[in-house]
Amino acid sequence: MYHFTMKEPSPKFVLILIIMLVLITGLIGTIIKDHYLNIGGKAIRTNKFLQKEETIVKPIIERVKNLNKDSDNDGDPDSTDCAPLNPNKLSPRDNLIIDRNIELCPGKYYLTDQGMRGIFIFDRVNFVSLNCNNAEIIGDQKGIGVMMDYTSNSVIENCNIRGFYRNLGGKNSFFNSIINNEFSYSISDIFLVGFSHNFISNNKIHDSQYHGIHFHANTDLSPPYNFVVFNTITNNEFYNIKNFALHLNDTRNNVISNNFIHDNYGGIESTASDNNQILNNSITNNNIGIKLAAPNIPPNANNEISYNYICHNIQDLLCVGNNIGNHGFNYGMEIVVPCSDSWPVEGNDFDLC
Ligand SMILES: [Ca+2]
Ligand SMILES: [Ca+2]
Repeated sequence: MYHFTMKEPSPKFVLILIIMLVLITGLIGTIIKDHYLNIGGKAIRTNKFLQKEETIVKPIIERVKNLNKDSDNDGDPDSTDCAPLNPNKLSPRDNLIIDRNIELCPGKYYLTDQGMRGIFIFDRVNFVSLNCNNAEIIGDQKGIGVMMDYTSNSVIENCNIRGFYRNLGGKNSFFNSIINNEFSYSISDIFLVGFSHNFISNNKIHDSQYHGIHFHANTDLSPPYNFVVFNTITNNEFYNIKNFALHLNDTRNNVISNNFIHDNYGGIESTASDNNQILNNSITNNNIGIKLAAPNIPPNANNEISYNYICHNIQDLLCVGNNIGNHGFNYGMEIVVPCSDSWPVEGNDFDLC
C-alpha cells in the first residue's frame, strides 16, 4: 500500500527561499523609493527601469514646455516661428506693429482684425518696411488689413491681402512705396486720405465691392496733411471692381500711368481734381472708361489725359458738370460725352478704336 508522507524541507532549500525573499523585497523597495523621490524631483536613479523614464518621459515634458518658448522674443513662439532666432522675421498676427523692417513667414493665415485698427499697423514711423514674402493674409470682411497713419519713407511689399473691409487704409502719409502686392475681395479696397508723394506700383487690385483705390484730401486738417499731391500710380492691374477702379477726389499733380484697368464697373473717376496726368493707361471692357465728374466747386481742371488706350467700354469717356481745361490726345474712344468746354473732339483729341 502506497503511503504518502510529507518530507521535512532540506536546510539548503530553506536558505535559498529566504535569500530570494530578501532580494525580491529589496527590489520592490527600491522601485517604490525611487518613484516616490522622483515625484519630489530629487532622485538619483540607478534603476534601469527608471533610467528609461529619464530618456523618454523627460524630453516629452521639455518639448511641451518649449511650445510656448519664444527664443527671439518677437511675440511668435518657436513652435510657429519660421525664423526662431531672427526677431525681424515672424508669423503674422493681429495688431502687429511695424516699427522696424519686418518680414513674414510664408504661408496662408486667416486673421480677424479685432480692434479694427489693422492686422499690420504703421503708426507715426519712418523708414520701416513690411515684406510679406507673399504670405496670404485672409480676413473676414471686417476691419483693415494694413493701416498706415502719419508714416513716411516706408514700404509695403509682396503682400497678398484679401477679404478685409479695407485691405489697406490710412491717412497723412508721405514718400512711401506700396509695391508688388495683391489686394482683393474687400468691401472697399484701398482708401487713402491726405496721402502725398507715394509710389504705388506693380500691384494687382481686384474683386472689390467698391473702389480699387480711393484718394481723398483730408478736409479736417491743415496743410500738408489735407493734400493729395504728387503720388505716382503706375503699372498696376485693376479688374472685377464693382465701382471705379481708381477714384481721385480733391487731388492734384498726381501721375497715373501704364496701368491695365479692365472689366470693372468703371476705370478712373476724377472729382474736384486738377493738374493730374493720366497717361498710357489701357482702359478696356468697363461700363465707363473715364469719368470726369465735377458736381462740386472746384471743378476738374487742367488735367492731362494722354496716350491712353480707351476702348470697348460701354462709355469710353463721360464728362459731367463743369470741367475746365482738361486736355490730351488718346487712342480709341468711340463713345464719348465731351466736357462743357468741348474737349475732346474726335480727330484732334482721340481716334476711334
Ligand atoms: Ca519668435
Ligand atoms: Ca522670429
